[in-house]
Amino acid sequence: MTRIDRIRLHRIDMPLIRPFRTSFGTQDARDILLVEAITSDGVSGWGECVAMSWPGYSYEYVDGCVDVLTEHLVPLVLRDGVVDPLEVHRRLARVQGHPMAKTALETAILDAWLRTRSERLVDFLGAEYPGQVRDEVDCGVSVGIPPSESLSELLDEVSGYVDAGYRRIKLKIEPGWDAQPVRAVRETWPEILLQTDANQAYTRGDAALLAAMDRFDLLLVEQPLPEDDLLGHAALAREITTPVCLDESITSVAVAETALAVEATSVINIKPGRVGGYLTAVEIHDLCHQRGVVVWCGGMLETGIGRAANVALAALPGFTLPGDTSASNRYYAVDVTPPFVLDEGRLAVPSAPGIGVEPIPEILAELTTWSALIER
Ligand code: NPQ
Ligand code: MG
Repeated sequence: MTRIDRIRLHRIDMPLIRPFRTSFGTQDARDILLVEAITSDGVSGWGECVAMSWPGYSYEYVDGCVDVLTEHLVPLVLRDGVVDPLEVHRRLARVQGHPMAKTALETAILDAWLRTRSERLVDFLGAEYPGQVRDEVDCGVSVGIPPSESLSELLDEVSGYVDAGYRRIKLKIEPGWDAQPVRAVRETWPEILLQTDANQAYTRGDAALLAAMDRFDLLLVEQPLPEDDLLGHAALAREITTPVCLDESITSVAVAETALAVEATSVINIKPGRVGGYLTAVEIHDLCHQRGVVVWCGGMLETGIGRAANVALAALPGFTLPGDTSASNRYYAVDVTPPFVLDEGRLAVPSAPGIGVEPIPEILAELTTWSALIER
């Protein structure tokens, strides 16, 4: 019987091709933890931890993930080398919180298990939807606040993405950088699918400011208010015509159900790292799909490892809006896997078993700043 014998943590430093500014800060590089699960047959599976270096998007951060993985999560699985995905999921649930760390480990083991069975992640995730899983997904792109706060720089950047074929543009907004840039982009491209993301930067008193953007025909506004304020989002949703979409708030199936019940959200951004893994991501997808609620796949500036798994998830039938599943070259000059390249605004779901890609050893070695081996 196949078991997991060893887990290796790889910390890599990926320079971004341009700084990425959001309402919570500016990133120049991505500090990423990759988890490699190695089986008794010598098969490696891979998972990506989407936490940032500091707790700006959520409370998780890379040093904290290294600690909870090393001291708590990895020992739970190495005890007997458990490889069955549902059992791994139940085991990890004994630790409270830490969804990004759990996702990385669960995905690495799932990838290893699928590879030993020669089964693709997309077929595993989409097992309930035979014949309805796509082989390519529509891609959007998230556009940061230009560090210069210059409208012409914003329009230049968006122009590049429109020319590259992206099927939806998402503008990061915050108080002071909202209606004006949104209007400029809408006036330049009257037909494009356009949405905004505030990453919690507004308050309950800002309804009028947000309502001022209703006339720009936006698909949705993402996470305008703090993540714990479901009732504030419900009140705001009654004040504006643009649909409210929650990201940071949706941390579990139960919260997703509550947010829908109180009408705090009418569209959901699903990010596996935020909800504790691909199995939970599929559960939220299923809940929404049954209720006719649209979902789309978020992004966390993943390398090819996380991107591959996200593209597989986004192939499920309920993902009907383009995701933040951008091409490798949106963020990185060199990806750690063979690059994901946009084709008519879409990315292909990998055809190989598991997540379908793996790091290129020489590139991984070059990018690695730290690694550790944890054995049974
Ligand atoms: C979001 N992602 O939807 C996030 C936020 C985000 C693609 O907009 C480093 C690591 C920087 C993760 C900046 C996109 C990040 C990050 C923003 C995630 O809210
Ligand atoms: Mg977001």
